[in-house]
Amino acid sequence: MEKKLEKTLKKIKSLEIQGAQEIAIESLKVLRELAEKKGFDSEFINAANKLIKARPTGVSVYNCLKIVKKEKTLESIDRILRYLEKAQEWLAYNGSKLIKNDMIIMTHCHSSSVLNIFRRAKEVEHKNFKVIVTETRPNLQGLKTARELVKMGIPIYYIVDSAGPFFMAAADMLLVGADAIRNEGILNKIGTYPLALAAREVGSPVYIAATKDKIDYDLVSKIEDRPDREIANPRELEKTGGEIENPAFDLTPWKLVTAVITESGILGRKEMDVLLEGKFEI
Ligand code: RUB
Repeated sequence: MEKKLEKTLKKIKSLEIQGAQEIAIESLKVLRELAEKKGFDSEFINAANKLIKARPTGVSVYNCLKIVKKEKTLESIDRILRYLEKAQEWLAYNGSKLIKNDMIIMTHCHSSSVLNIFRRAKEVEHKNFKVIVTETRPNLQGLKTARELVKMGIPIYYIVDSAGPFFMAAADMLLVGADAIRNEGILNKIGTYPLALAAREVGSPVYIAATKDKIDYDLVSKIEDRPDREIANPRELEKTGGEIENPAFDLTPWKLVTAVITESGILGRKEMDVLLEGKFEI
């Protein structure tokens, strides 16, 4: 079991398991196995805390495990896993209504929530649209998004991150996921903020696809610093004495966000403010 936990932690830290939703699901699954064998004692709590800390920006794992730590039942884990699945179906249902034929939509990084919207719009609602996909340096999660979209039969344009603002004028909307939703704005993959600024400049709407487990009710989310080695040629830079900064996420302020696509509907700032005052309950 130790080994399984360590393996999952390694995959989360190396981004083999990535995106807030997938990280939460895989964390719950490994903890379920642990709890089944050993119960909910200190070993479980230690494992849960390690999984929460593995990626400190996404709050889904924290919110879900807060419930499990309190209830200490396998049923609570199963209930949350069922919720995560159902909530994604509703989010996709709500979000796909925004997609119209012939639209061009820009996305950034790899968000399963965004992909679920695209999948429903294409496969269930048979809409024809194109997606501009940014490569998402330094780990190229955009490539994963591009592959999945091509597999769904959705035409894509794959671009370097710095071309995002240049192509924004051609996009009808920016649609991205979220790791944490806070009073100040949305935390998502680094590079989301400049894309949102560009969207405002050209008058394109900015939609965030995120279920309510992404709300940072307890203000625990921190912007994760990733290792220097992820940035190409760090040694070349070191020779010059320069320092590397590699934050994995940035904050897009609410004034740049049109609305959040959730499992309960497409919600504006005021409705999100009400949710931010509450707590995660399922
Ligand atoms: C992934 C990322 C995604 C959000 C939402 O970053 O920023 O947009 O996590 O994803 P990383 P989802 O690749 O560093 O984990 O909708 O799947 O929860």
